[in-house]
Amino acid sequence: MQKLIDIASQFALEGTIESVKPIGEGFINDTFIVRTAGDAPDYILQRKNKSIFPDVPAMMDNIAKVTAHIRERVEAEGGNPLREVLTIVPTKDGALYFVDGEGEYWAVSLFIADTIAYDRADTPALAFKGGEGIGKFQAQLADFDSPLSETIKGFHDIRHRFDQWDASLKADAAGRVKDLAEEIEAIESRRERMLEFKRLVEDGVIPARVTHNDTKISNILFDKQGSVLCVIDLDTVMLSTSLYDFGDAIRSYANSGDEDDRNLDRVSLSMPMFEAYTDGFLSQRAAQLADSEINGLAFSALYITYEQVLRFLMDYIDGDKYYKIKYPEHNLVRTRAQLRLLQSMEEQYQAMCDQVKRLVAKYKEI
Ligand code: GN1
Ligand code: MG
Repeated sequence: MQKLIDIASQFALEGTIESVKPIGEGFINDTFIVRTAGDAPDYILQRKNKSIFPDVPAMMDNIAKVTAHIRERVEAEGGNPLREVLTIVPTKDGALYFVDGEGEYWAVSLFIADTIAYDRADTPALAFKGGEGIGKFQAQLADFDSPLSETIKGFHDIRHRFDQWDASLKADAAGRVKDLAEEIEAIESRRERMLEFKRLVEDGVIPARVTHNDTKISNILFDKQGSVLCVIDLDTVMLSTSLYDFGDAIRSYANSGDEDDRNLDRVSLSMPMFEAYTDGFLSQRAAQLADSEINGLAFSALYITYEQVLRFLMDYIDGDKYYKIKYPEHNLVRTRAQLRLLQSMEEQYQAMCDQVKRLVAKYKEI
């Protein structure tokens, strides 16, 4: 802990540090809570994963720009900027990050007290609020127009993911490919359909927008009344499409099981949760979205879930280099659970499309 206290002390914190302890379940960065004495605020300290984010300074620059923009919006609407947007705390030298003696990158933000983070949505009311929150987040960034760095190349670009995938299969670094015929076939049999969707993005039919790109429910802080207070984990905010945020959120809010459920019978797309999230999202965005976006909403959930199957399986094939795992076959368990979710979405795809249509009509009439 002394080492962590020393690192936290590099930042312009108020108060005296009492403790630094791990918090959260992120798959990529290491996250700690810095508790301070008395009335001084507490802080979140993160070791940013530099093997996944090749340019941490550029990423921190993105986050600083985006949070400054949202802060203006929150202030203009009379909200509380210390609670409704992430506040980046610089080092004592005024830098957005600190590099320790081992070359590791650290960043600090204000800890927002009295919030609730969820791993799953248990009620449609919560899913509605989640959709509303991401809708508002996208609305706050709608007029953000300064350039942002691409923090992870081709993050939701399935064409780029196929290049990585083909290379992984060929390398077979962990010697696991021979046991994965069924899962690999699940990826290959859907390849063309996914590229077809991606072409709509590449051709500009689906517009580019500044979005979050990692909207799973655990990346949102809710207040005690059940509304979205603050969207966190801004590492992947970049120019992308609104549909990826929608699809990624459905992947977590509308899964009746866990992302890594071993019991596949628990995993399915819950239509009531899908409907509630979509309702909340469209309540904020229906008027602004292009028809091509509306038409792609339901499929975006299949696209992002498919991408997640591919990414988990690829990491398993690579020998577990990307995601943190809790046991040796964790990435394979995640792959199978996400594949089951994808199959359930495919079975209910028509119903998903019908729901979107119904809800769009509800908000476009107003
Ligand atoms: C990672 O960092 P975290 O745990 O919020 C990943 C997402 C995946 C998610 C799967 C930068 O998110 O893309 O969807 O795990 N983030 C990155 O749960 O790769
Ligand atoms: Mg995250």
